[in-house]
Amino acid sequence: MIRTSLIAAVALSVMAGTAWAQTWTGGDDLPTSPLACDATPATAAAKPYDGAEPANVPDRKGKEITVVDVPKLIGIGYFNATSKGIADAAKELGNVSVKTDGPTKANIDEQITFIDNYITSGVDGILFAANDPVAIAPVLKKALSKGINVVGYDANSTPDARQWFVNQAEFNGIAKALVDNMAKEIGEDGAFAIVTSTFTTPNQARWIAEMAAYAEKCHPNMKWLETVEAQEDNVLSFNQASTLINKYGDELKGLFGMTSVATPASAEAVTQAGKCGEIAVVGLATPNAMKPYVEKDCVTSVVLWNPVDLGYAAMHVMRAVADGALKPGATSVTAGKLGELQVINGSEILLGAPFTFTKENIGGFDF
Ligand code: RAM
Repeated sequence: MIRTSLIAAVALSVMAGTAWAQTWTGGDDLPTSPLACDATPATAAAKPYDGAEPANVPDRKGKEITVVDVPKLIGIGYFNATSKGIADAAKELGNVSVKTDGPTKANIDEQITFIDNYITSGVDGILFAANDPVAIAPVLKKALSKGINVVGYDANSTPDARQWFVNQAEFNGIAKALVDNMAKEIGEDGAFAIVTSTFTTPNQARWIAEMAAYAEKCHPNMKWLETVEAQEDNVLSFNQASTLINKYGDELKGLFGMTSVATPASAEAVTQAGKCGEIAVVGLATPNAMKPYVEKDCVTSVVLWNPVDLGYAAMHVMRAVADGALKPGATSVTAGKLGELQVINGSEILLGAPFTFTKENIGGFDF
C-alpha cells in the first residue's frame, strides 16, 4: 500500500512538472522564498508585528541603561567586529553602558547560563545572537517577564522570545549570492559539499534551506554531496573540510563555508591539499581572514556584510526600544549614522544587502 502511494506521489509531482525538492542536510523546515534567477529584487510584503512584549517595563526614556551583549561565542573575529560596533554606538549615544560577554565555544547551554546570570545581576537590555533559536527562548522570556528589553542580531531566536531581530541581510539574498558565486566558479553541473556550524543554528539553517530552494529553481544541475558540522571551531572545520576533500576526490568541485570560521578553514584545507584552482571555496567570512587566500587566487569570492555595522545597528535599536521610540507596528527605525533601517517580516530590522568581496575590492576593508 505504501509503495503504491509513493509511486503515485512521484507520478503526480512529475506530472505537475515539479522536481522533488532536494533537501540539503543542515537546512531548517521553515518556508523558503527563493529570489528570481536574474537580478529582480524581492518584493517583501508588510507583515504584522510578531515579536514579544516585556512585562512591567520601567520608564527608560532618555535614562542611562546597562546592556549586555551575549553572542554565540566570544573570541572570534566576526563577533569581535559586532562587539566593536555595539561599543561604538554606545559611546556615540553617551547614555548606555554595555559589555560583551559569553562562552568561548559556540555552546547553547553556556550561552543560556550567561544570559541567566545577567538577568539575576540586573540589566536593562540584552543583545544576543543565538546558538539555537528554540533552546534560547525560555531564558529570553524570563528576561522579558522581568521588564528587560531583548533584541537579537545575526542569529535569531523564535520571534516570541525577543522584541526585535536585526538581520544582516535577507536569508534568500545571502543564499542567492552564495549559490550564484559557486555556480560561476564550478559550473552548472558541479558537485559541492557544505561545512556549517551545527544543523540547528538559526542563521546557517535558514541560509542552507534558502540555498537549496534557490539552487533547485535556478541551478538545478548542481549536485549537493554532503553537509558536515564543525561548530565555530577552526580545527574541526579544517579537519571536516579535509575529510570531504579526501572522501569525494575529483568529484568535489566546491566547498561552501557557512561560518566565518569554516570558510577560512576550508580554504586552508584546500590549500594544504594542493587543490587551489581545482576546488572552489565560497562562503561567509570577514575580509581580513580571507585576504591571504583571495590574494593568492585560491579563493575568488567571499560573501558577507559589515558586522561592525550590524552591532552598531543592534545597539541603536536597543536604545530606541528603551526610549519607546520603536514600537510594534513601526515600519522603520533610525540607527545613527546608518540612517533609516526598514522593518521587514513583522519584527526584523534589515541592515542591508549582502556584499561579495573579490581580489579587486577586498583590500579596501579592514574587519
Ligand atoms: C559565524 C557565526 C555567525 C555568522 C557568521 C557568518 O561567525 O556563525 O552567526 O553570521 O559566521
